[in-house]
Amino acid sequence: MKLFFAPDFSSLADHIALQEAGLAFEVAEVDLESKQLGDGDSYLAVNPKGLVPALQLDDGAVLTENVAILAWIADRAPHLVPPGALGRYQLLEMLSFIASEIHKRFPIYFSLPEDAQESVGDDIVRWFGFLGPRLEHGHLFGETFSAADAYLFVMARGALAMEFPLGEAYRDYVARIEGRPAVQAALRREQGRAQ
Ligand SMILES: N[C@@H](CCC(=O)N[C@@H](CS)C(=O)NCC(=O)O)C(=O)O
Repeated sequence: MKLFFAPDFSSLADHIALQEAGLAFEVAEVDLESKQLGDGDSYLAVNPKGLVPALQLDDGAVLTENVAILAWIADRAPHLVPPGALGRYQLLEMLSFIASEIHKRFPIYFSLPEDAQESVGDDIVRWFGFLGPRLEHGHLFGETFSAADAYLFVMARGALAMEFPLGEAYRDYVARIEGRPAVQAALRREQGRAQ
């Protein structure tokens, strides 16, 4: 299978989840400006939405949307699903929340003139804050890393780099998740420093 990504964008969450799952995969970098792949082909032929991520499966089928791709990966790696009878649905609940209440607000925030960004920025910080107490035991679902942590990590890492005031608990969370070997492997591979 092949993950279509752009370095440090939300596709990093799927990249991390694939590494954590121990699945074999290739990566293909997308130039988000031109929508071209490294070999000159158009990415729009893979994903007509022109957005990353996309995951092309071995039979050629293509999955898009972080929620769907992360859930697909977690279905193949049960250790990435929160424990319990409702674990799979709690994972979907969390992925949907991150996608709609946090992730989606970033492009809206950056599409606005600076003097109109404040209320969207406040909402971003508020929803990160809503999840903050859950990180007390290290991860969104307690002591074990789940596919939702891959997504929240990428969102929080980006928000901190943009100087959103997420607070100490998020700085610790991002540093802790960034230290995971699978995360380091994904970051190196996105920078072209490993295969
Ligand atoms: N709903 C989509 C959103 C994906 C998305 O916004 N991707 C951004 C990078 S984080 C992108 O490809 N932006 C390029 C563009 O807007 O042209 C998902 O969750 O997969």
